Amino acid sequence: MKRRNFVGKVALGAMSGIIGTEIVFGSSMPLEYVPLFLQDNDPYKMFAKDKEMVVLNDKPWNIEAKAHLLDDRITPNKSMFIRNNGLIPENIDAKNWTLTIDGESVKQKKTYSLAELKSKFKIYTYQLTLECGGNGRSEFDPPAKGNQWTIGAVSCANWTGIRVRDVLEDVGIKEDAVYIGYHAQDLHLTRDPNKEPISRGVPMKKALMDETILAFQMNGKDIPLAHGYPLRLVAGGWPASVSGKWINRISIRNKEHDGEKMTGSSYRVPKNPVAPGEEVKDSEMAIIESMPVKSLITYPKSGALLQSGSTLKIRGHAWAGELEVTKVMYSIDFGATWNSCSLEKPINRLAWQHFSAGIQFPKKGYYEVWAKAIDSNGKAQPMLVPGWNPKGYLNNACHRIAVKVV
Ligand SMILES: Nc1nc2c(c(=O)[nH]1)N[C@H]1C(S)=C(S)[C@@H](COP(=O)(O)O)O[C@H]1N2
Ligand SMILES: [Mo]
Repeated sequence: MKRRNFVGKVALGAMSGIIGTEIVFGSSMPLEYVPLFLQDNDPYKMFAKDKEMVVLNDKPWNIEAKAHLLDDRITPNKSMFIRNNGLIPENIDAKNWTLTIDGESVKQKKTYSLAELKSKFKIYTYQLTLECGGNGRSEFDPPAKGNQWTIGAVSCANWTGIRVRDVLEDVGIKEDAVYIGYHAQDLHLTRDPNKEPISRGVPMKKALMDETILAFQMNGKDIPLAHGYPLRLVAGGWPASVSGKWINRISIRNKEHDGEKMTGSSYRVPKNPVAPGEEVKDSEMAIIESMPVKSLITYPKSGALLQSGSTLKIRGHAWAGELEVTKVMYSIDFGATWNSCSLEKPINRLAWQHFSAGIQFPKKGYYEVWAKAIDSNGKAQPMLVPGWNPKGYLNNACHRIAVKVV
């Protein structure tokens, strides 16, 4: 059997990374041998996820949280959803990782090493809400193709990195720049190196915002491999698909970026409302930008039992894309009447906000607690599934939990 050469050693490093500890005697392991731990293919072990996370797909890996798993104020790795369009890159070599800035509207193309990026630019930390554009898709009728996310494709972690603006300005932006587009190291499902699984971007205005960063840490540690190690774009408040993982190139474009999943009907919704099931021409669709207002009751878990006469303390988070949430209300009578929750300010722009309330119930029996958030433009979450769209994006219907008073 072939022994490990240099390339083999790199792969060994990647395997250790996934396992989360060194493979002692790994150098004696035959080349192309797959350790049992990885053969198990247990995503909970591989990605260090909570046992209650729900695997929607394994090729590519797509995993979502349940509401009660998102109770932390800052989402830990174990309950952060994973959304991949392709295969997680293997053999990541952070020491030799580079980021190239190019495109029609770059003054002069430039490549930085990861170490250079970390030392040359000022470092910022923000809590940023990342929600998949398809979160809530499972509720649309007629159903939309794609991962059937329920409510768990959202997170708000602490991201540390450098401002995209600082890097682009260091390189030089031409006056005709309108968009940036990212390119990343993940592999297309076909393993065809000429195809990209996804290459999205944002208009310059969003790219140049303070909170749009190139992150190298999540919650104070190296970003977990599945979430974009060693470098990812984080553009909170927009569909999380624009927050490219494993980024190695950013193109400054003189037109709307036309990378994979930017065109056609991807991450687009009809410009005007359509009837459920109606066919919509691509020319009638618009790119999703800021995500709509939404909230999640993260405590208690749906199905809670409450002793009659006691007060139920509920809590959760609310977010509104680029906007702030100004109010969260709850209802225990299927939306007939509403009461205010107490609501905290966001720790920084684009971070989710925490709400809580103490609820008393009039008598024993079955109840549902509904939560509804309202954004700074006065827009509220709909109580039921909002406007149908062909790809099943932007379902921001009110979240609800069941409670029995006994
Ligand atoms: N390179 C790359 N970046 C990517 C993706 C991907 O498949 N490849 N998926 C995008 C999508 S659709 C979402 S919702 C978020 C999910 O981020 P997470 O897996 O860290 O939660 O990553 C985005 N960035
Ligand atoms: Mo997504």
